[in-house]
Amino acid sequence: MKGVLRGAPRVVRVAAAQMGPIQRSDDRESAVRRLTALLHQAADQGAQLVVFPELALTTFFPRWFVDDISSTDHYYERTMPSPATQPLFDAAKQRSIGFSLGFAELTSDGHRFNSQVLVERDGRVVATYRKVHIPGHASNEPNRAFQHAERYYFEPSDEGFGVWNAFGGRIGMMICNDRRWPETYREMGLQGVELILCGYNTPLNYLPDPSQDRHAGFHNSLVMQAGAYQNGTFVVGVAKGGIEESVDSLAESQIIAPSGEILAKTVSAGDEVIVADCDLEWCKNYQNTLFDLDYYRRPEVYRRHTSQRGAHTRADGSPL
Ligand code: ING
Repeated sequence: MKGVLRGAPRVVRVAAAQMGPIQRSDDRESAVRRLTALLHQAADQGAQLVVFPELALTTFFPRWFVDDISSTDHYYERTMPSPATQPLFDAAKQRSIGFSLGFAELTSDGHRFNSQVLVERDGRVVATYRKVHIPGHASNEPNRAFQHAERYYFEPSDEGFGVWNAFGGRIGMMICNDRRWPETYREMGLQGVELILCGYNTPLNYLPDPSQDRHAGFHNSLVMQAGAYQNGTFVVGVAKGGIEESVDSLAESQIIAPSGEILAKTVSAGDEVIVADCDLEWCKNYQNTLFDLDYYRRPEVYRRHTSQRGAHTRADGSPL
């Protein structure tokens, strides 16, 4: 075990820029105006990085099913920056603040991803992450009060999880449902991640099992706090919340420390900026002690983690 060898502080002042609803009738330009106003609020508070929600440019369109998917092409971006988002990139560069932004991506060869871009303070695009864990369903379910047809509108990415050098540290990204899977955090933990950026759109009603609804906020914090602590990393979770086209979605955006403590949390379900000073050296307190992965992990006995998709059992209960 390495022991705690914290160097000189490496503080990144991080902002979480929560959005309230984007209604179907709201155009991209109005969303970008809101995002730009949030970016200026973050910069005014001295933030070097501002994190925006998942699919931050449009209403959450997977809540409707359409037979001809090409009729939803206007919800996707073909380039990033795109003409509609260029003002946000310009404002960020002018304020020397970096950002991550969730958006629907339609590639030139016709692939559709739920994506997130990371942009440094000089305006450079550091990376684009594409959502790995796609929740919901792939075909129309007319009996539902609202659809959650992400598996119709987005392909799961086969690129996995990356970690990039930016903002003086090791930065990773995940999107919404990704945050519920421990594999997400550990894949980045094994790349030395120090700060994970996550946007989410989470309806308060989980139609397959309504008994989970009352736990929406608890489960949101639980998974991100656990992932942060078990990998010794900061986690920033940012909602698009509030009542969007009559569907109420969880807000509770938060900035979480490597200890698992919540450093800041929003108090509204609307457009709101919260800020925290994240000393990335804090990660070493956990990555060099309890969660010294190289010293304590046993991949040689974790074979099921990558060889199996679902749970397998034997009738007599003996291990497979
Ligand atoms: N949303 C969800 C999430 O994992 C979901 C899936 C929908 C969970 C409804 C609970 C209720 O937060 C996305 N966009 O992944």
